[in-house]
Amino acid sequence: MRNRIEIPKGIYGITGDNFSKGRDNYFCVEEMIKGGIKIIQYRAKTKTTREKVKEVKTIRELCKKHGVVFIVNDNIDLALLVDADGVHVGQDDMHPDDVRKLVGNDKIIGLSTHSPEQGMEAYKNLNVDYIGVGPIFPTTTKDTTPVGIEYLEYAVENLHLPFVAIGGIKAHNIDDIISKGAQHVCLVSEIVGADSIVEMTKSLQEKFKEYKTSDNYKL
Ligand code: 3NM
Repeated sequence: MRNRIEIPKGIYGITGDNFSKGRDNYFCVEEMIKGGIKIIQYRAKTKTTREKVKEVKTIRELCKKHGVVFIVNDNIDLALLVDADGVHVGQDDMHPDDVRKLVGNDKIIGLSTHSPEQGMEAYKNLNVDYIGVGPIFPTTTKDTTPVGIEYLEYAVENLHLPFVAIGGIKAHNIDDIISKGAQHVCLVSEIVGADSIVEMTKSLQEKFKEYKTSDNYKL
């Protein structure tokens, strides 16, 4: 089995222009980077491929310039086109084994998981670098039933691979997530919808300093 590629700890940023008060994805990513984010996923569910290609090229360059890890959601072709650092897929997308065949061993693959069974399958049998664990809380950003904090607790205890806690996480409840041992946390609407994306990102990143994180996974 190949060694997993590590992803930066702290806040994991995702684009979400439905929630960004009219500000475009490039601007939002720029602000997140100013706020100290080290990993960005490009996710655009309502754009045409042509629009996505245009946007992804500019955001890829921006991330490269700042040494920020760049992941593309779903579109493996787009990820390859711009030589992204990785790709993120869901349970109904192309199987991670097939994605690996396309992208090779040097790229990060992330997989969304929504249950202990899916998480354990990824940990034991799949050649992925990290998983998403969620949605922890109810969210309007994605149409998936919340799994609750119980799956997060299960992941901390049992899944010894990097996982990103996601779904309904806000400034007011992120302490519940980090204090349980999550080392990677994603907030979409809370960040891109903030009046100041820079200040929101900075203050969320600071939260990780308040807790002693357990090194619960081995790469
Ligand atoms: N994936 P917000 S939940 C994009 O559980 C996404 O896999 C999820 O948005 C998963 O921070 C989610 O606005 C939406 O709730 C997260």
